[in-house]
Amino acid sequence: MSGDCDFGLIGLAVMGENLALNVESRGYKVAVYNRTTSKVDELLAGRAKGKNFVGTHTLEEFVAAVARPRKLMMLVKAGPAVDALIDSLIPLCDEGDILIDGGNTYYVDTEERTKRVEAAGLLYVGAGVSGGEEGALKGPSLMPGGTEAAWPHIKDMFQAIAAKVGPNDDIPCCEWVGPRGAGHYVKMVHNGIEYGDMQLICEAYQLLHELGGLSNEELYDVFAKWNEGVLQSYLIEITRDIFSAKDDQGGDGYLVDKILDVAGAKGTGKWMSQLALDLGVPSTLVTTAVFARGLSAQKEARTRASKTLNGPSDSLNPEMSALAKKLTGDKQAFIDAVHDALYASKIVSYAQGFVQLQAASAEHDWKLDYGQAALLWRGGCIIRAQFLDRIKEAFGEQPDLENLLLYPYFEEAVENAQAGWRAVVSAASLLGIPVPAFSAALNYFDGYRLERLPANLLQAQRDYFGAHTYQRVDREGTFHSEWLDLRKQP
Ligand code: 2AM
Repeated sequence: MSGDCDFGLIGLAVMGENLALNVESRGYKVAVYNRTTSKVDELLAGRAKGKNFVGTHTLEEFVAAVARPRKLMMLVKAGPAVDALIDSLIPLCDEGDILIDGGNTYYVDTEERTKRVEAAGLLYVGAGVSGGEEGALKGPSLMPGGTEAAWPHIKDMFQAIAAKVGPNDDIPCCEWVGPRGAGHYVKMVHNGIEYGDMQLICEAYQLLHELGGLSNEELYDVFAKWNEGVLQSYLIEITRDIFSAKDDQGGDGYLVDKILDVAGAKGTGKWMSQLALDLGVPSTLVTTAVFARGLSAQKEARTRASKTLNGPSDSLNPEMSALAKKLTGDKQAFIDAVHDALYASKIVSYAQGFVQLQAASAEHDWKLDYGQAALLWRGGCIIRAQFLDRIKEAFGEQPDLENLLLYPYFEEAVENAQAGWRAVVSAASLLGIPVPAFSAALNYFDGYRLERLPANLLQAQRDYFGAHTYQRVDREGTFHSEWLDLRKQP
């Protein structure tokens, strides 16, 4: 039996509820189900009252309420709950029905589930959904992957509910990403890039605050200005606003200054870092950002260490002190240099993210379209930024572009930002302010642009102690040497 609902949604936590309301608002009839069935009733009596919803109390009822081929989306806790639901849904569904997982799922699970669901005669979609609660309601960025035959069935609905960008606000931030776990992988890279962006902004804040002496009011003005230029983005915009928020507990001053400096994390940045290590690609920005959160979480240890470990204040010689002053003394020049450091580092961070996507795409045979991935992140999601138009353009012109740093627009941008970037990293280092992401980005840039790195010595060491062999620059072949025998005699 099948009903007349266009879409079914399981899991009525805030994301699920908002997404269901979004779908209904585009003219679709929506069936909903939740394990704790009282939530169904609450929704139907509350936010969904008078709207085109069908509330159901059992999975049987739920599946029966939706028209075939059924589009059934799960927005439940990632992990075993999704497997359990799939197992329950398969026998209730008919051939050709579509199961969609919109949760924050590890892509390997989606790879496996796609095969399992396809083997049962159904279609499977693992969709990255980004944009938080508000995005889910008003227009998220959607990154669907899985059984490609599902796409024509869900395309109109998915593109209708997605965020829109472009001059006429009509380009949806939703396109088919690729087979199996490709959508969830792209979503994970989005989150990893978000880690990098946030860490970079935090470093800019600390520099401007500690070395530039900027007040929260001044920080607001700086971020407001930055948001009108190349750094324009959702994260710069909300950071600007954060600097103007007063303490909501009745205290004096600004709320941001009252917040404990211990970062939380849900783990997608860690996934991306681990996978970068597995692939052997240097995604140093996300990894640095994950570690920076980890160090922040060691608050008690840092508090103890702060009482005994000294910074450079007493050990700088007069020349170094003078240099540090020169680098930070002119307030506006320093603000501009931090801007440039942030911009150049951000370009490196995205370059790394796309290199990882390329490596993953090759490994899993996903045939990802990188320009399209940039477009999916253009609106609705946390890393949305104007800057992504340029990335879309770059991969549009050169689909096989090896590294964003080599695209003329970014090459020139980094070239122009370079002096400020180096000045900021130098000043921070001289004055003892940690800038792990700014410097990781700069080190990647310097490593990537050098034809010769000291890995010749590393290979020599490996061959010396472990006979791991090496190759030569001047002849073909694989070599091993008896290093002790080759020592120059005194
Ligand atoms: P609940 O309201 O019954 O807890 C986010 O946690 C969403 O996932 C909620 O809608 C929650 O349902 C649902 N959820 C969590 N674990 C689940 C499971 N094992 N089976 C079904 N739904 C689950």
